[in-house]
Amino acid sequence: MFESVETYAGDPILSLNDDFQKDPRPNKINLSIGIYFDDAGRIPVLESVRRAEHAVASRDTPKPYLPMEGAANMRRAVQRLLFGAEHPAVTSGRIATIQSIGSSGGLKVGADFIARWLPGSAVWVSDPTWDNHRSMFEGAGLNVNTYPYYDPATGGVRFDAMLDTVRELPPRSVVLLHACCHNPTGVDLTREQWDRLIPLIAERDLLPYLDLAYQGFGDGIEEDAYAVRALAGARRPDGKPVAFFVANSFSKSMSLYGERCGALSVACADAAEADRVLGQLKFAVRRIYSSPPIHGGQIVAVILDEPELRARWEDELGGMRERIRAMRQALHRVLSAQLPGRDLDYFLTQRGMFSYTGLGAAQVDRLREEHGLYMVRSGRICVAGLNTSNVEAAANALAAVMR
Ligand code: PLP
Ligand code: TYF
Repeated sequence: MFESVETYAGDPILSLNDDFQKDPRPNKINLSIGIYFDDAGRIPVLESVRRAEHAVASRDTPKPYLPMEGAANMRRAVQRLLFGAEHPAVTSGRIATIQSIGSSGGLKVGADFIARWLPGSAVWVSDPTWDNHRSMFEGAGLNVNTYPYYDPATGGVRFDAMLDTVRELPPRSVVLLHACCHNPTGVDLTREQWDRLIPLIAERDLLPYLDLAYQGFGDGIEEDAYAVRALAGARRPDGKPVAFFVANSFSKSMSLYGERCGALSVACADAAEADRVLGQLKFAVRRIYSSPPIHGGQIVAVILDEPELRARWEDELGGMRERIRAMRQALHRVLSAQLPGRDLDYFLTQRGMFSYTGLGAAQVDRLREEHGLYMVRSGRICVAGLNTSNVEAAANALAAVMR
């Protein structure tokens, strides 16, 4: 029956993480997978999450199927988090939001929706992007192309080239954009750049698809929602609101990876359109997994809705953000001392969990083999894998192959 089934090569990042686990060397360092580790090298359980879980468990309620779109309180809380509680886009009812199985689930439901309702549209992703973007959209039957993004020469964005490409896209093309903390490069658009890109998107009748997987890891919860808010305020030449997608994740921001908490929101022209879009998102969900699980969504809803837990969460997220920043500075300090004259400021200016080191695959292999330092072969490191006990060793190892 299955003679012709081919071997799965595995996901490069997940396989690397597995290899790390198997490595017997005591001083190994894992900068491969995009997970936030605390200073003790553990995945934290946030106090806000612990308390929300107790609150949810003590409800002692039955566990019916959720509706296809997920729990109403979670969906409402997500809209307020992303757009702002009083945003007219929210209060007017023109946002369709579903609770999803991680933001990956949201990305996939959105991809299926696009394949069904905008069948001629191709998807444009940044060069480079998170590998799974291409897989997910191609898996939904869509064509995936790239727009210029990262500039290895400057460590910044090739913004003019990006705009030139975007300007030439056929109407209704889907433009996938990292709302903050770009994976894998850590290089984000500035507010000024968003403010130049968005009018072009509106004018060219393009469909932006925001991926917001790291809200709060850049500058803050509100600050990192800048692109969402700017798009929600944008208007097309005919005066209608710009339509867009945003898939958001709580995996990192609440350290809830395996609970698979996320959402997909679609900003529509008006409430009637949002109703129809929500209906079709529900149909897409029905055909894949029917309805999402209860538990994680309720943790999220309780944290976002309960002021004391909300404040605690914001504090804890701020702590994660600051710790990453401190590790960036420590890494930069040691590397600068070891490699005088080298411009290493990109470690400080890149934001979020990742940095693009500019290292090639051969250097990455040497780091793993000779120093027990694991990172993705593209040269991406997860800065959140650094801590006060390993940062010096990691910096020394990096310097050894960068010389
Ligand atoms: N998008 C980006 C850019 C990511 O880096 C990730 C996870 O690493 C995801 C989406 C998916 O996250 P999740 O499905 O856990 O919400
Ligand atoms: O490190 C990264 O970029 C991600 C991490 O279900 C990840 O690939 C791992 C598992 C998963 C989603 C994202």
